[in-house]
Amino acid sequence: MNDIIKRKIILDCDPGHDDAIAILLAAGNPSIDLLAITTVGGNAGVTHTTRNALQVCEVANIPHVPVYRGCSDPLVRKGETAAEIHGESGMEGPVLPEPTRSAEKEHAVDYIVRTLLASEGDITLVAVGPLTNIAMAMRKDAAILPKIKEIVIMGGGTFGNWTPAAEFNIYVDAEAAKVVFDSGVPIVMMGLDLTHQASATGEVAEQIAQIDTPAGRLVNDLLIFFRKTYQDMFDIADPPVHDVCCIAYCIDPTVVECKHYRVDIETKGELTYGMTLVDRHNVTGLAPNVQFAYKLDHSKFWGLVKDALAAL
Ligand SMILES: [Ca+2]
Repeated sequence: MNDIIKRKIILDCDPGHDDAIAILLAAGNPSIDLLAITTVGGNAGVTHTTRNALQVCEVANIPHVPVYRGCSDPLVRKGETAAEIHGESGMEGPVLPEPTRSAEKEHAVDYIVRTLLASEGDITLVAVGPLTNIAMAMRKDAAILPKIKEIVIMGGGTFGNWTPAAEFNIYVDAEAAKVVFDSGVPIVMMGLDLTHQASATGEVAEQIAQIDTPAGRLVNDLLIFFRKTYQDMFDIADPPVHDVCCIAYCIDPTVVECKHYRVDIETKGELTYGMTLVDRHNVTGLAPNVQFAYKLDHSKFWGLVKDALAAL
């Protein structure tokens, strides 16, 4: 077997049901080198999301991957959580034991800055929560910008899921999203247009229920809870596992198809705060700044997830 060149990633997340599956996919696929997990307030407060990340790491059997706790609140606005979707703890449903280790002492933003500065420009940031930590790191030391290989973001879209205009991650901290989208760093955006194709259909759920590993059982429990809240909140029968698309892309970019568009973030709109303006017809004439993913290979995507769960 040829040596695999692993893709180095830092996963910035707010677990979160789909975040948890993203961690498991990153841990269970041999082509990902998961350097660290950094946490942020989002689906739940950062104390909860950090604890959830540590619990998932135990199931994923990655005791060597450090977890750094990040920002509790957005740059400017008051924090908002998604208890309606993820429960009060951010990851209701599965019953997991208390984590046996703690988060690292260093703050996530300091870790991101330090690690990028020491790198050879070969680290991808995967951001699947509000963009507060990433924006703070960019603000703290702009010298990190040329060091970032790519930022793969779950956020935004041409429609909303938290307001009619805005997707949750961007809405929670649109000022941070603006910093990131205006940074000039290569961005791949997995918005709702793409992630709603990552649906856990009944067939997929049945296949996952057959995977008799700790990770398989955890995802089965996560999907049972997620299916119910998506049905109740959005009348969507098959819940989309948004965040997982970002890791799948890092493993195999051909799992999605992208178009290069200009995307700007609304931070002032009375009704449209947090909207991502996707300039599909280049009416602004501005240079594209985002690879906008619009089409997912559903079968290839779930194949990656199932292989990882079986391997863990
Ligand atoms: Ca998330």
